Amino acid sequence: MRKSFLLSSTSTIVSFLLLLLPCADAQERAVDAEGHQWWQHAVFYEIYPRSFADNNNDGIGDLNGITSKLDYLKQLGVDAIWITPCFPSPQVDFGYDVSDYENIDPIYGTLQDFDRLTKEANRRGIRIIMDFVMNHTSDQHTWFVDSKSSRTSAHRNWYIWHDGTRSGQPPNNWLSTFGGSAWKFDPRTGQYYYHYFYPEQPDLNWQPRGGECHVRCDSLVVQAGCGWLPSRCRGHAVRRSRSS
Ligand SMILES: [Ca+2]
Repeated sequence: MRKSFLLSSTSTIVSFLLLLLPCADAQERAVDAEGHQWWQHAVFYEIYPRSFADNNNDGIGDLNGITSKLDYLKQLGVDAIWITPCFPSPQVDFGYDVSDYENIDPIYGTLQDFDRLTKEANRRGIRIIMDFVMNHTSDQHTWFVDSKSSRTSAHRNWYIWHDGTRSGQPPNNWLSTFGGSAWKFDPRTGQYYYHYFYPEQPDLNWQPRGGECHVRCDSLVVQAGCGWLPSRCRGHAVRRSRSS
C-alpha cells in the first residue's frame, strides 16, 4: 500500500495538508472563538472507495456505496469524510496514477453520483474532502502524452527530463520507492524521465526554472482542483512527499 510505505520510509518526509483553495466560499474560512478553522477540530473519516462499500455488486466499492453509509458515518460522529483518489486512472497504483483531475473513474461511478453524495452528505452536516495527488500524474495523462511527444512540446518541462550518462546509463543512482532506478528511458526523445513511484507515474516538475514552469504547473493543477470547489467538496487533502 502506498500510504504504509510512505509512513515507514526514513528517507521521505510526508505531510498531509488540508488545502482550502481560494475558490472556497467565505463561510469555510470562518473561525471559532479560539481562532480555529472548522477542519482543525473536525472528526475525519478516511475512505478508500475501492473497499469501503460496493453498491452495484461488481466487487469494487463505489461512490453510491459511500452514499449508502452516510447515516452510519453520521452515527459515528463523523464531521467530514476524506475520499482517497477516485479520479479516472489506469489503476496501476490503485488510483494514485491520475489521468484526469476533473472527472470520476467509471469503476467508482459518475460526476452525478458524486453530486448526489455531496448533496446527501450536506443534508447530514458531513463535509467532503478529496485526496488530490499533485506529485505526479499517470503516464496516460494528456500532459505527459504531450510531454513525451518531443523535446520541444508545450508540456515538455512539466515533467523531469534529463540526459543519460555518456555510457548510456541513467542520469544518476536515484532509486524509485517501488524498486529499481527512478529514471526511465524514453527512446522517442532520447532522454530519461524521473518517477519517484512507478514508471507509469512520471513526477511533475515543481522546480522553478526562471519561475515559468513552476507557475504554469501550479496554476493549472490548482485550476483543476478548483473545478471541484466550492460546489462539490470543501477542500482537498494534498499528499506531498520529498526526499530528505
Ligand atoms: Ca461497485
